[in-house]
Amino acid sequence: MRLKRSTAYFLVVMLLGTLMSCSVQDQIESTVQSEDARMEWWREARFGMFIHWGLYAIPAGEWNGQTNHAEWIRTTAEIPLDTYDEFLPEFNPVKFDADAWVSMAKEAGMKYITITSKHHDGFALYDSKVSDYDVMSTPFQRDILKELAEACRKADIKLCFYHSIMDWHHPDYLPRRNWEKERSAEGAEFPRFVDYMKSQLKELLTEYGDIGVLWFDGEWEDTWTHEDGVELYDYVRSFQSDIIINNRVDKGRQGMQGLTAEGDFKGDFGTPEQEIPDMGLPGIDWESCMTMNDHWGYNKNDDNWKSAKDLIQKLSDIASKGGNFLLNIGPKADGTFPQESIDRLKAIGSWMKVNSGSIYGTSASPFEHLSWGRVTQKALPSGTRLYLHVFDWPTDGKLRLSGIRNNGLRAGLLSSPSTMLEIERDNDALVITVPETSPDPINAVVFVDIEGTPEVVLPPQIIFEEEHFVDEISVELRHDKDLTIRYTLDGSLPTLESPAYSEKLSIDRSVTINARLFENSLALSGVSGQQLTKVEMQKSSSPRNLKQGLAYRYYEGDWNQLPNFKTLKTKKQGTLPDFDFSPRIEDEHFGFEYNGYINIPENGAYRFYTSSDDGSQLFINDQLVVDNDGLHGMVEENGLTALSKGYHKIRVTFFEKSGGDGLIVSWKGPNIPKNEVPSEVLFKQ
Ligand code: H79
Repeated sequence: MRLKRSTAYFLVVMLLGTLMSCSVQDQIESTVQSEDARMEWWREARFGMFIHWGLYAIPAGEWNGQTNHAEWIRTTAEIPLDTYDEFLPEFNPVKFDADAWVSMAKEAGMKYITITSKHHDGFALYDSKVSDYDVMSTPFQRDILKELAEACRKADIKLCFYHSIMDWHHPDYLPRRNWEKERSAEGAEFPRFVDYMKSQLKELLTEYGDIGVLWFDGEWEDTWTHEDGVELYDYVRSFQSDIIINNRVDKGRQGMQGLTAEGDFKGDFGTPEQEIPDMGLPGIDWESCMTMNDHWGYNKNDDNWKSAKDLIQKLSDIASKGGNFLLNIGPKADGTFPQESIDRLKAIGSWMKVNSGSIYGTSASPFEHLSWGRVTQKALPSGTRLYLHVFDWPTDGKLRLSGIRNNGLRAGLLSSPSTMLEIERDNDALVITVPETSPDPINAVVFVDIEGTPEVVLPPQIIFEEEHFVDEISVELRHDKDLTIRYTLDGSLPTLESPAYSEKLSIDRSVTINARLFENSLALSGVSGQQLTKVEMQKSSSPRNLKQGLAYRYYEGDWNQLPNFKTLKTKKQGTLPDFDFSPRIEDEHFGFEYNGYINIPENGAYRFYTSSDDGSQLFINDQLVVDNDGLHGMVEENGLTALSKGYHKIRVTFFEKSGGDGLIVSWKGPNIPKNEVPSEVLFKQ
């Protein structure tokens, strides 16, 4: 058949179009597929060991009588490079035994080890041909990472490297710390440092077998750019195509919450540090890294150890939100783990022996806040297995899984899986009859197999401004389904007899609100609850002769927390419009105290915030409202107080040790969205 030219042309265009759109679609799909394939072992693993080890293990956190240092010691104690380098001839961890370390991780149920190939101090734990600042320049002269790689391979543990971009040793790294006055930056060229770092990474990626993850850090300095991040990501991937790379390679990380910002940023997973997100994050891979005490590197004086119970519950909490847990060890200078860490690893290991099925390969909970613990889930050939991590064992022998519509097929305890537990339905809930006492008071896991995938009806949202209020508060109960919400105000379980919600509630006394969804005569959801507390208001005062501004006093000293300024000599004083520290004389090692009155526009509960680097406190009428003391980067804390309209005394204290600095004082109140306290409401006598 002869086609008309125009028809033939049309068909060719159509065909091409179809082919092209197929191939783009295919490409997207195959990228997603290959990403999924690459992430598979990591998502299955859920639990890994972080190891922070280097020269800093020798001072073990102590310098000139100060005991709060660790892997940051060179900077926090401001140790000159020559002095720090004197640790090199002292580094001789003769008790280091790679097999022992790996087997402790494995026995604890960990599937991977992420160790510092190089931390911020620049020291390499392996034999680097491109640097003398490595383990071969110490008396130990053994390639620690080679030995670990071999031990990991034998034990089927994935080896991963933490590699700091920030480097306080390499002459070409910029910027210098601002206290390093005698270390000139003349002639330093950052691109040469990047080449050096790449040479080190090439060694790590070609001589140590398959590496699971490259975990970058120290990317926040201004010298590191998004373009550098993209290039480094691709560079690493060019040696090992399946390697996983964290989001700190690029500039997209948001604070210590660690998740990647919107935008075109590189990084295969988010890195919350020392924290766990409030909720699961569907579709996002993340790993919370955390210390067992308060330091990453070994600190001999730090005895603020988290309990084994806390760590086990954190592991469940993280898994229930779809994340991984990277739990840190800071080995000692002799090459052994601190005994406290060993004890905790053992406790976690005994729990994992019974319960690891509730962690490995599971995905996030379909439920929100459950009063008794957490849930993880795993697909079965037909249906789903829910793992109920019970932190608080029911006293009446009935474990309620609320708001689930699926039928329960069978239930049991992971500690005795052959004994079946009875499942009944009560309205919205599957009720499992459990033994009187918990088989594991820390965290006993009950499994429940259900038909299909979980269909969960979440309880209504309770929406309000502040859980503390002065006169009265308006509360909204919300749900996206067209169902009846019933509520109680006395803390009891809402039933069919409870009032149905129709419009905003006006509450004028302390109450506990419980809310639940109903369809006709059946409860469909679990219960959401909220306490609302009526608070006493502080009376205002009537100071005379007020003028705009705050009185300030300036002090100098080297502190790790706020000193008692009353006992110190004032170096300078005067009036400022607001909380400003520009009148300082020195750039670091100083403190400020601000005194005055704040004019409160109307009766109500007010929340105050200080964001500061380093510590600060805020007092209203001489009562501490915000405690943000201590040595830290820009960190925000807040506190609440109820104030009557009029003038109230305000006092803010602030100190800066070294490095970055900043102080922002904000508030939020009735009809005032959160913002910086404006100078118009600040007065002095
Ligand atoms: O490797 C660990 C930390 O050393 C590193 N990330 C984890 C995994 C890290 N680098 N920077 N930070 C964490 C945040 C910065 C904290 C600081 Fe400080 C506050 C630096 C100076 C003040 C903490 C407290 C470190 C020294 C004192």
